[in-house]
Amino acid sequence: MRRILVTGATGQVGSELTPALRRRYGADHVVAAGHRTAPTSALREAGPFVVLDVRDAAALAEVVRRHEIDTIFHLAALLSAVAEADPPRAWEINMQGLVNVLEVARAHRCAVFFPSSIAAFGPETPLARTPQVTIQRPHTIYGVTKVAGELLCNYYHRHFGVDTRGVRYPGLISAVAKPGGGTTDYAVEIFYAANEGRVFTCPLKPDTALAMMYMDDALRAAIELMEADPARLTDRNAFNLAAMSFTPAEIAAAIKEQVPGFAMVYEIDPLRQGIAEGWPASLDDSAARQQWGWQPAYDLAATVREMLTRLAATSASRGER
Ligand code: AKB
Repeated sequence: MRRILVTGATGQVGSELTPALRRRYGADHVVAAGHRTAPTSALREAGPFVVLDVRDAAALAEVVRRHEIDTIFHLAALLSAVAEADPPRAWEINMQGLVNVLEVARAHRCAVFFPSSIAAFGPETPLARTPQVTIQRPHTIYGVTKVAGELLCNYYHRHFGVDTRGVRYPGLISAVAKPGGGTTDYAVEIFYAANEGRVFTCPLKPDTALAMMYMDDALRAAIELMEADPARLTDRNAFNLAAMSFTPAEIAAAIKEQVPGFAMVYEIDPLRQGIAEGWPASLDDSAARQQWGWQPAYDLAATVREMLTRLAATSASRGER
């Protein structure tokens, strides 16, 4: 990886992956591409930034050509709950965007990182320790785009030799950019409520267990996979990743240990609850461990400590508390 393009750089993963890549490969070597969300000044000023809609194949090709890109981290996508509100738009952004990325990668010999998700599974999948290879019949349009994306990445690898690699991310928990429109996002919003001393209204039932991961692990996974020896990668698109599994009741209890006054009430959102019930509670990530040495570092207790510390520091620096 010498010259990298990050699409969706202003999103939840991109706003932390871009700085991590810049620290590792040099700021000038990592081009951040965002669409509508305004980039933070840190993202815009720390290295090259371009405004790019991944649906625009010509504009994408021009950025890749102009910056001599050899690796694309393709993060631009709509998440599960917002995608469900407008399936044709989700298909256009998630699928046409990926087709455009793969086509430009084919023409310019770029490697591609594509994040799949636990959403690539569905209610017919075994949802405890979900196997690497298993039935994938998602009921959401977001999940459909993730399965199709995995297959398309494999296709471009087999037929055109594009170096595509991907992971199936669990719900991601982070303190920098808030996610938008996901089903697992309650596990991020809960920390903002705890930090601000607000009662948290949880959209999922207390016993809904989902696979989750702290952002630092997610970033390291993306970088380690793209740096891995290709000869050892037999699964490629996409590797199950595991870190922790918890229910709303369990995360609330873990937060309460650090913030004794924290309180949560339940107001079930049928859309999110229905989606969550078809997603894995935990995953078997032995393929990732064996093929490229994957090892998570954060469990629930460590995540709670980090999230509360980082959000408190951000509030303090803004003079909020
Ligand atoms: C979502 O909830 O939509 C995402 C995901 C699990 O892919 N966080």
